[in-house]
Amino acid sequence: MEWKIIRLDEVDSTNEYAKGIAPSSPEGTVVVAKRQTAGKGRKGRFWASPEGGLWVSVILKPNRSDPRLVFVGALAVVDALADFGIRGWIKWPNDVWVGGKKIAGILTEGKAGKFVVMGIGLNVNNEIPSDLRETATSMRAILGKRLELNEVTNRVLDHLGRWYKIFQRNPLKVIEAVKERTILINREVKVIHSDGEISGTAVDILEDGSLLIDTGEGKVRVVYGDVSIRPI
Ligand code: BT5
Repeated sequence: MEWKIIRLDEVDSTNEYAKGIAPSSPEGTVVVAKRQTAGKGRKGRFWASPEGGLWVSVILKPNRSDPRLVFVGALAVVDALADFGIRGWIKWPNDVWVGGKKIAGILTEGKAGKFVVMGIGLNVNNEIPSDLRETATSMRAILGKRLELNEVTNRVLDHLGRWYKIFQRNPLKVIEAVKERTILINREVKVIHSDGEISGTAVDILEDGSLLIDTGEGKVRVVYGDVSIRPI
């Protein structure tokens, strides 16, 4: 994939910026900002984005919208981390964890049939805000040294382009790769969703990308996108 990178010093959210330009921008347009003043997670949650981290949104124009596309971003982050000697795991559906802490999150948004904006937030050299220190980490914290942010950006984009191509040819290959890199399979999990909770053992990620949970009384399939999961 040929990337066309737009670099900003500061923006509210690279996803918002990318959504604004997406209708008139070609696939492969990338928005990177040094810091975000209103970085966001799913459901309007706040995403801490001080200088030193990778805050990037990629404009994609797939033939049809497919919620499994979020996995392409998670796989790109896990493989980029591996390039720097860090073992990361996908916490279904949209987080990447290292050693029990969150290091990255993916937020895909878009307009069905028109475009997808894939936002990736990866803690690289940035400080982790004090209220997140128990749950979040950065590449610098793990390696004990600062990294060249541009190098990290390039590694993530390389892997993203590669996984996106694989995804377009055969999304099931992406699901297989997610299964190999997930921390959830065979773990006890609690899924919190809008109507309540489900507890059980995560047993599989199905072809449609949903998570299968064995509650002890039967198997329940959880569609991604509207749940949070944490190992008990
Ligand atoms: C996500 O949401 O994990 C998706 C994050 C996507 C951020 C990128 S940055 C570039 C692009 N532009 C944007 O505005 N967004 C995207 P979610 O699963 O809802 O997780 C949000 C939760 O993660 C928060 O409620 C916090 O608990 C935690 N959190 C916030 N900032 C964090 C950080 N920098 N590192 C680790 N955890 C964080």
